[in-house]
Amino acid sequence: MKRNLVLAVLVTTAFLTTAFVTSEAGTISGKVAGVKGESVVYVEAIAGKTFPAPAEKPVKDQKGLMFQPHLVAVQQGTTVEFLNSDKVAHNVFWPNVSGDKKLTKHLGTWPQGEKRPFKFDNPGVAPLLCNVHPEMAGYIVVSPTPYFALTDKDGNYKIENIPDGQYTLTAWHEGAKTSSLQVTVKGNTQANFTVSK
Ligand SMILES: [Cu+2]
Repeated sequence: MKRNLVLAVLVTTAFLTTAFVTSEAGTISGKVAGVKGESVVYVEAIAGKTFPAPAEKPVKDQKGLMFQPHLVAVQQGTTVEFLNSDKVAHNVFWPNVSGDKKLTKHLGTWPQGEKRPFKFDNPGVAPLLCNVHPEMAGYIVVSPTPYFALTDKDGNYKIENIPDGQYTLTAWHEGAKTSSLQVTVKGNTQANFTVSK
């Protein structure tokens, strides 16, 4: 009898735990103010958590003598395909990742229609350049977690399917100081930034 009671309690506990975990995923939404145009908002690394690399391979194009899109955000471990759509040869390199010069990479120079992949295993911001056209610039922001979003042009963002918990949330904007804040996510949560150059 006593044993059955213990079993019943264990089964109930397991059921409630499962129900609790599956139902408690929320969103973080808000605005990055103080600057104009797109920013990236992402959740910093979470202690004890790793995430499988996504299978999708976003394309960073070089078209019309520009990196397109100008700003791309990916999860750590993502392979980005660098495409050249122009008639002229382009080059791709970045001198650092978030200032770390050891993470510099020269992908080389290639003609129209070809693409080269690179897997971004380190989180941070890679400022892309082309040594054929010094005016070309683009960015890849590598988020350490799958919880990231590109804002719209007015700075609004939404990160979905994030488990309840406490996180460090960071906003990055080209040419501005990177800004972080602590957020407690419980259901639908608001987090607003004001960044400055
Ligand atoms: Cu170029």
